[in-house]
Amino acid sequence: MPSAVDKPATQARLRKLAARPEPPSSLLPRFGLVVPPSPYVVPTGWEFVHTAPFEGPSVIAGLAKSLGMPFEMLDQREAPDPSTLARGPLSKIDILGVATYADSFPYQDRVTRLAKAERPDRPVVLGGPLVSSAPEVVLGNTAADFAVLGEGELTILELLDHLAGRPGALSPAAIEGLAWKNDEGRVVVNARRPQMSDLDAVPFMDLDAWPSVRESGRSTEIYFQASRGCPNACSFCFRAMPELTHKSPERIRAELLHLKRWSFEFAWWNDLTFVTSQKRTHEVLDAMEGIDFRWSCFTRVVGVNSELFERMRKLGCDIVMYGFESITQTILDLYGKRATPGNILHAIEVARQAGIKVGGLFIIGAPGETEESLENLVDFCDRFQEVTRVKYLSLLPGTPLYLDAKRRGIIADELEHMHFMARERSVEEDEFINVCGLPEPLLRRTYRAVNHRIQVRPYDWRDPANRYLDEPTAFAGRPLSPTGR
Ligand code: B12
Ligand code: SF4
Repeated sequence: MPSAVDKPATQARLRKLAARPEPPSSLLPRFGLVVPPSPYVVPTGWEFVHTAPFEGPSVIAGLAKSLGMPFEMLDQREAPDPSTLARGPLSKIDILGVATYADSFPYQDRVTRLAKAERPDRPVVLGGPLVSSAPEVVLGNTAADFAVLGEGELTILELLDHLAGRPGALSPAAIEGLAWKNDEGRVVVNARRPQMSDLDAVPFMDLDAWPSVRESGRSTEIYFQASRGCPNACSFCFRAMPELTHKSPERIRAELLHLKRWSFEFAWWNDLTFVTSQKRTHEVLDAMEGIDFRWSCFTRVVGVNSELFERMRKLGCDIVMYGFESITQTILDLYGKRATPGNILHAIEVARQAGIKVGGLFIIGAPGETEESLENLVDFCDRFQEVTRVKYLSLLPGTPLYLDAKRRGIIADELEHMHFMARERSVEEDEFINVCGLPEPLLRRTYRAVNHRIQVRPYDWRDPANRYLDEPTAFAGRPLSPTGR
């Protein structure tokens, strides 16, 4: 079918909407976006990650509002039971969006069924990383009608045109990056949409869309991104947006200044890897000059240096999160990390010298893990104490390790695996899929030993001294979704 609106035209329109939004119109359908709860347990001091405005939904809110659409964020992150929505808040919504994350499939299933039972003709649209990683399983096993895959802006814009009956709108079959159900209820996955070349066209996040922010007028912590994608391709990692694309420094600065209207004090940089080239990273730092806030970021251990880190520290960087994963070369190779234990030690040194805290992230239970590699890990943590998070290996859909587990029959039922992931909370007691074959008690013992280093050194960004806190505390638990099985 010929396209009534070509892709560059959609991107140009997005850019125009960001610069000059349409006036609000009560004649347009009301768009509601559900953000589901998560059982993910976070280290002490990091509790804000469950309450700060998520970036993806904030951008979708900005986009819907720029179209003039009435918008409502249905923030359910502290409300595990979806039936509370069906008794009121959903009734005003004409188009329902549901953000999908790896640990909330049972909730997504329940909420879409409730929404459809209440109003069968109301379109329900999924988006976000989980459905992007497994569209057939997720869309096919919920009551939703559509799924926006990968980067959301252009696809949802074209879909909202279709749902709002805009003249010249594309039909679902012609929208790239969309999965949809045909008349027989079968899931059709259209061709993937290439990532946008122009990230400056993305609307600013609308933090007022979040009821908690609207009420208080503030958002002390924010999530924020200057780039999308990562040039690496590790075997356990899912990248919904694989290509590395960048916002311009001018755009980054304008957006940070815009976000200051909510008086943020701490930014969690969402880039998959903050340090890419030295030149680019310095440009991002230039964009932050004179804007007062503290921040954390993720980065690869490769390519870091003292000059850069000293500047990062001066500009408010308190802690850098490195994806160490393991301290044993064979395991790093198996993951495709393209890094060495030497790179890890160097990266720690660079951060320490600059006065930046190191948040090391580790995975236990890689295929190929040995007693020795686990001992190495515990020794390393004893020596360096630089560790923020440890997890059992999680098999995320869309990753090489997931595909391998499917091939080997370790994951026999993909739908059951969706429910399993909703029980992974990143705690020692988690169930896990043992792909390395080592005795389970050994893996749990290692987890406990590593986790102990974190619990005795809690870190809270709000302490201006940027130091570990004195009081060890157990992490606060979070409930599993009552719909989990
Ligand atoms: C910040 C972050 C967190 C934060 C905030 C999470 C959040 N939901 O925003 C915290 C610490 C809470 C977190 C926790 C977890 N995370 Co996390 N996290 C990230 C990170 C680094 C950034 C997310 C982000 O804001 N990106 C920027 C925005 C703009 O992108 P986005 O959210 O994808 O949104 C875009 C599209 O997806 C789409 N979209 C999003 N929502 C919707 C909704 C609708 C209706 C539509 C139409 C479109 C749409 O449009 C947006 C604009 O293009 C990503 C990696 C990455 N860079 O994306 C991992 C990532 C999302 N996390 C991941 C995982 C696995 C987890 C955990 C399960 C923990 C764990 N065991 O590792 C939990 C799950 C908790 C949860 N409910 O999210 C995986 C997801 C894998 C998967 N297949 O789902 C990722 C991709 C990391 C990875 N490579 O492994 N995470
Ligand atoms: S784990 Fe880190 S380095 Fe590897 S692909 Fe994912 S984001 Fe990139």
